[in-house]
Amino acid sequence: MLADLILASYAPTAVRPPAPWCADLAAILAGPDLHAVFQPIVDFADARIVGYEGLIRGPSDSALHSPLNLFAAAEQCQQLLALERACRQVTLRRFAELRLQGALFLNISPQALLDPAFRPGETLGWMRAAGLSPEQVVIELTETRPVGDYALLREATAHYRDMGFRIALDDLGEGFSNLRLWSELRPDYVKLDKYFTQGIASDAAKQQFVRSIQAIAHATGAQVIAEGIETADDLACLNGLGLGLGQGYHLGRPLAQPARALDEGVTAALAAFSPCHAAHPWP
Ligand SMILES: [Ca+2]
Ligand SMILES: [Ca+2]
Repeated sequence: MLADLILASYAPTAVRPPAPWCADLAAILAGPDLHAVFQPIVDFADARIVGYEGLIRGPSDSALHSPLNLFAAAEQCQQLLALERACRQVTLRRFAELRLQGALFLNISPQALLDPAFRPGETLGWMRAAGLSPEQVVIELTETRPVGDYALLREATAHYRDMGFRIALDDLGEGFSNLRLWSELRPDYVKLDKYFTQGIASDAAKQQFVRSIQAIAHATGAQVIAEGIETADDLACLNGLGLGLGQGYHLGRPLAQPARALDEGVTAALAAFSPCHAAHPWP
């Protein structure tokens, strides 16, 4: 029911959420109740964790624990940029405290990046205080709304790259126009939406999409990260198709204290390098 309410709140006719949500959100933004969790990103070739996506959770006793609710409330209470800012701060600090290996994949919306109030110096200051350098951070551009000004976004991402950050395009295949964003921004990574990875082991059409996306990635110098890998069969198939990187419950869950190495079973399966099962033909 709650999920229905949240989805309805995104409709153009949505009414404002109940006032307590805005009051709860304001309290969360003012206090220490946001928590970062980290999900491993794995290199298939050597079964190694090469980084972690930072994700956020609200207070555990609150309806705003789930990020879906939290961001829906922020959108409706017009606090989206304030919430993103708080998440960024918490995630950077916690990543440094945990001394996790590899890169931090940090979610930032194009709207936040282009907002006049967004101060890159502030983020860099938090990073410096935590002992992190831009080379350790991959900015995951997460489209929740259509991007208005591509030229401006291209300029902004170029600016961040000059500072040493890398850029990832999040949720490829799910957003508004992210093929164009891929072409315009030439990200270092594209994160393939879970729609294309889940069930791929028995789906010839999804396998063909992945081959084609791999070919574009190869031509544009990007690395593909398959998201949402939840089964051994899908992992084996993606590995067999030559994908290099992946993320998902089968490889590691998002946790406050995430795994620092892969399960032995997963490591052995990656080394076995089996091809996709015979798939149903593309109708
Ligand atoms: Ca993301
Ligand atoms: Ca994603």
